[in-house]
Amino acid sequence: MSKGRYHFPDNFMWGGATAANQVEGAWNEDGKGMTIEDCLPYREVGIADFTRQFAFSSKDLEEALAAEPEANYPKRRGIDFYHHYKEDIRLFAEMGFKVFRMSISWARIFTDPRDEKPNEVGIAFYEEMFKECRKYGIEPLVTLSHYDPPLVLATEYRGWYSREVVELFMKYARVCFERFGKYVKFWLTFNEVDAMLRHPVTSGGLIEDRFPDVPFERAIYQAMHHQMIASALAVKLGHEMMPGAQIGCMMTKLCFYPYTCKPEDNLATQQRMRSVYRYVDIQVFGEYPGYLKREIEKKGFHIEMEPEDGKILREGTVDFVSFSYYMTSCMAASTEGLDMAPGNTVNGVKNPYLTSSEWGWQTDPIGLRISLVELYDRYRKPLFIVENGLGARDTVEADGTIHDPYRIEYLRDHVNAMSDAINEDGVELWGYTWWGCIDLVSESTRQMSKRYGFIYVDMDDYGNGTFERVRKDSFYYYQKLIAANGDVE
Ligand code: BGP
Repeated sequence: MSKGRYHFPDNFMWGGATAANQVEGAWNEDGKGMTIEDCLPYREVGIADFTRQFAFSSKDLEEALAAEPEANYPKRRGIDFYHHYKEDIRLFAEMGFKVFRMSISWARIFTDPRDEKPNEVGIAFYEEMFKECRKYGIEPLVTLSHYDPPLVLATEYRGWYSREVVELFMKYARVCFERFGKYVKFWLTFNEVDAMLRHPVTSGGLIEDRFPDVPFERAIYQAMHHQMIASALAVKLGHEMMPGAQIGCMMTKLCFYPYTCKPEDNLATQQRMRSVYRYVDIQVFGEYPGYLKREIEKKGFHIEMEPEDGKILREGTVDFVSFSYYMTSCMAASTEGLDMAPGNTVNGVKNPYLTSSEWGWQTDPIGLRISLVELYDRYRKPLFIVENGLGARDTVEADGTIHDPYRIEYLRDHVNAMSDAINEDGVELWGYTWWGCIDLVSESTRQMSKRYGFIYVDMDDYGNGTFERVRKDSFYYYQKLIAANGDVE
């Protein structure tokens, strides 16, 4: 391929993404309250064992609360970004980042979400971080809630199942807009908003054994409704408080292909894809789609709604659609006898035309182009890829260098697909933030050894290491790519 093949708009936002609970550490410092993520212990689990990875009971909670300080709860230490953020942002600036996606920890802003006054030390931390970004001309892109419910929501309420949580969240959102609005123009409400249906504890603070009186699935739909209301209210409030702010939604962009051309497999795929879109449809169009209402009705569930909810949803539609994209897999009407592939918290039928990462996620850059077109055609809203990347095991050579051609190849191929979607298919894409631009604790496995970063962090799965940061080969490649606005081989 010749030079000049890749074209991106002049103001295209290149950067990287992290989340507070996966990087910050300092779990009990400076008035930070405890969160659900602080209570997830390290466990050796199989690559596709989602049930076990996300299983969490009141007993697990008791154990976490009684744990010795040296017990292995990886989210508690993260990569100690809390104390290294200046160094890390300097490295992002060195790569040429235009944007840095991060999340705010609710429990750092309110030690207890029921407190009347916010924690000023927590606020100061984020203020300093935003100033640091601005110093280098980096635009912060902020997620209000990235899998990090304050623990109190699970223990004193029943997570997002309880309507009162909406009000608590709005108090938190208001403080964020008030105090950070001068530094932050781009906001996201909930990370992978569809995820509560797959892992209700980390997304919504719902611990299953605390629902003896409600079918758990119904509780999840109810909790989803409350997040929809909170998201819409936050969009409206954000627009009122910060004129010019761009507030988006964030979805897991799963992509399934029919395993064969059998109509039954096509139908199964279409049905599956609807479940990918159902909640983003609400955030973009401002109402429940008919098929979601029917899905809930068919299960015999009733969702409690307040009379004003319809209006709230209509008034709080998003400005842009952001998403994570890692992989694709296949759907078949019957999966009997077919090989299954694990993925981003969902399994699918294995695609014989694709290769997989060590964790079984099937790499598919063309699937990214397909996803961009699908999303743009469906929503007609600007798009933002806020997560994409390759989790891999890296080797530190004797001389301290780290060669990661696999990551560079993954990046190159996905950037190529983005360029095609923009130039060939007319998609409006605002930017791209590589997931885990610096190594961080993996969400689904809680491993450090599943690394995404352009920057290596010296820390292993068991908490041993110096936290030293080292530039990988991909660091220099991304630096070159950004400098050329995507136009490099
Ligand atoms: C997304 C989450 C991220 C991140 C990523 C990679 O679903 O939004 O928080 O972790 O997946 O997943 P993992 O860390 O499990 O490899």
